[in-house]
Amino acid sequence: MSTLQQQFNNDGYVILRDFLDKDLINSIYTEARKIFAAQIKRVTGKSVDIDDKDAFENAMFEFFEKDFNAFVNTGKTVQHSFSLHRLGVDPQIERLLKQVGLENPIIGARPAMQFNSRFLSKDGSKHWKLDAHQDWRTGQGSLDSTVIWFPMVDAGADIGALQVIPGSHKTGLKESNTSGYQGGITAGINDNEFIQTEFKVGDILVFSAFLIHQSGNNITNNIRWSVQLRYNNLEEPTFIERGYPMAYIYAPEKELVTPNFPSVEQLQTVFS
Ligand SMILES: O=C(O)CCC(=O)C(=O)O
Repeated sequence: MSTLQQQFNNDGYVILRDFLDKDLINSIYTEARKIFAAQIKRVTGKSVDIDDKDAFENAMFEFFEKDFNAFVNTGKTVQHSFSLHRLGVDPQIERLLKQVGLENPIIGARPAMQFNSRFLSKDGSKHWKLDAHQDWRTGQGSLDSTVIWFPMVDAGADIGALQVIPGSHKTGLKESNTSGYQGGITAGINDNEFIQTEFKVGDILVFSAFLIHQSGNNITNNIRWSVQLRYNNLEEPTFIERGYPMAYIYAPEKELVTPNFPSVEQLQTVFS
């Protein structure tokens, strides 16, 4: 067994320094900001320079305040970008998953991106950050289900990089509530057990879906942009036995999102 896999099995995670090409990360980050910029223009009337970090992120906050629904949908749209999906199936990622023990990896859920900032929360709610949780509860895939997490900006404690409890992946699936996106573990957790991780752009965290982790506290005025990639192992016996369960439900809206749209004229214009 490789040292990497030993460390992964033992701690439930590994951090690989300088693993991803910075240009590749930047292409994902740039595509995401361009998508947001288009809606920022529509909602606030401002053309923002995506490379002027503070101005751009202030415009993100204004967009969030002015049209929450569009902000949420734009947040989902960036998760559908070509650059992000290309990375999710990159041979470098596939090799890495095999190295930590997934003989035959398959995507567990579509790639996700998070924009963590207290200025992107409603009514002072804490939903901009995730409480202690295990991703397996929402994915319910193979027992060796694995997550890759990385920030697209340098991320230490101040900007709230992830906090993990080493070895917690072997302590079982914890009771949890359904608050927020991933829920929160309700059984007593000792806060002192969390380790604060730190990253430069290019570093990645690979962790077992059973590892207990939580968002750090972003006390800066900037957004902590990060990506999460989730995988299962098609060869894991209990995953096969349980009929390849798929707990992520993608369902279409039942009603038209934009009532009485489109008109015949609009369609004729598109196809003229
Ligand atoms: O990026 C974060 O703050 C939380 C991400 C996370 O815990 C997850 O996606 O499971």
